[in-house]
Amino acid sequence: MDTSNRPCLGLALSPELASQLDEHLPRPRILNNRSISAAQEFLETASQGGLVFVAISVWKTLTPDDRQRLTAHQSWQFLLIADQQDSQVLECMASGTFLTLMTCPLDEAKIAHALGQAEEVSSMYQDIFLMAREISLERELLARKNDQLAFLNQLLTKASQTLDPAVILSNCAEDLGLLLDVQSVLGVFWADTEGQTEAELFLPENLTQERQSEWINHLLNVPTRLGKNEIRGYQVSSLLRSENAQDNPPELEQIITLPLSLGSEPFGALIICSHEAATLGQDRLRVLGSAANHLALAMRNSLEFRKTKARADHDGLTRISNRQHFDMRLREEMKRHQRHQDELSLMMIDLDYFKSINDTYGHQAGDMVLREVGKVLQKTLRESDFPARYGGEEFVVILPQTREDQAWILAERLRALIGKTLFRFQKKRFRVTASIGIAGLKPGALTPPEGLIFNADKALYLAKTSGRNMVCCSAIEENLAAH
Ligand code: GH3
Ligand code: MG
Ligand code: MG
Repeated sequence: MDTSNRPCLGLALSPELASQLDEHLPRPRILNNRSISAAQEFLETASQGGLVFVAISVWKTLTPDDRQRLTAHQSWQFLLIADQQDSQVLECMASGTFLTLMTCPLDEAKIAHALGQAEEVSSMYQDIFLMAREISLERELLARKNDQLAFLNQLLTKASQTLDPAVILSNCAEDLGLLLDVQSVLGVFWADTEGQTEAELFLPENLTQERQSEWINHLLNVPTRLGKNEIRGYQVSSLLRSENAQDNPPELEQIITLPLSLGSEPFGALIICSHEAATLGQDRLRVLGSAANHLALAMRNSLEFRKTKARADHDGLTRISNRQHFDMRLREEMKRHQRHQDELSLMMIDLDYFKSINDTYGHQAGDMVLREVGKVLQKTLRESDFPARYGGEEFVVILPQTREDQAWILAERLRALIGKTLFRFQKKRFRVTASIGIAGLKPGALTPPEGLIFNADKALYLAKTSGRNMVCCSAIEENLAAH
């Protein structure tokens, strides 16, 4: 650093000493000799600092307060001139106020030496200042890195605590809030099934109809923009509302699209709605990238888990629930029935003379019939009803909050639908009929699940023995028996 233009101040030096000093000061420096009070004023206003030449004869006349006021300015360096023999010189030098001591008479060499020393010290201070600033920047950076690590850790921990995709996405909206001002996080995930790409869209619940269709359009375009084929079908899932969620719905204008992939192929994307979307720096974008890697793993696990679970719960041939899933669901529904004191009915369907279908048209034709009957059940029943394949050519349906007489009407409809379906297999056409048994539970009934199944089975047996292609109810049967 060039220090040659720093001011040189004389502290009330005698005219003789001042001229001696000025004469030997290397140019462009000139001595600016001032009275004590004028010097004090100058020190206060000139913040860039400089050199102050002080004679011992003057210094010893100053009060400790004056001395302290003068030397309070850190950017100024004080040099002592021993213009008289005085024991206080040593004392002054020991106090650490002065950078160096110059003896009289002053000459060029002494002055040059003192200036050199001053320059060295000031450049040393400059270095220390720069180093300190660097250290404090490093510390700030480390603190920020620490925050980022804590954020990623929290995100990963929470994401691995659940296997429900909607919960992962809702938690992630909360955790991303630590990094940026997040309004909400939406998601789109896609997978290929039977050669077609199907998507699942995660949307908040608080959208108007119009907004929802805007978002659906937007989300369906995301896979295409990421190089995927057109989406053929999609389903919408609702995101859970987190406690500190903002009420205003997300806006399409300010979003960050974060693709999620394991390997090179993206399988989904998070859409982060944030007012800061356009102003994110490299630093936060990098952290978002790491977050995406963590979330990709958690989301993929949860989507795979759901798929595996669905496979385990469903029958491979008809794609409706299997016996195991039915058993579990029946227990749940019966508990709910007892808690809410409502009605519940069970329907048992058995195809008539099915063995002869296999014998006449082949096993594959039989399989096709079972698949079609499964579809008829799915199409005809309400969302709350639960159809399952009980085994072989037998199906069951749990009908919550349904009286036996209501179940009978539904069963008649199903029987008629199955009976009028024309099955086609390898140019052959045929029809199949079904027999149905129904059993119901009245509010407060304490029948166990096995009892309900037994009753439905009994009603089914009655339908079979009474000529097939008919519906029988266990309660009606009981009434008949009582008369
Ligand atoms: P019923 O009217 O008394 O019910 O006569 P049914 O022939 O339907 O009854 P049965 O119990 O004698 O025969 C059931 C047949 O269902 C026997 C079996 O080969 C056939 N079956 C069971 N599971 C499957 C399957 O997964 N695929 C095919 N194609 N047939 C099946
Ligand atoms: Mg059978
Ligand atoms: Mg049968």
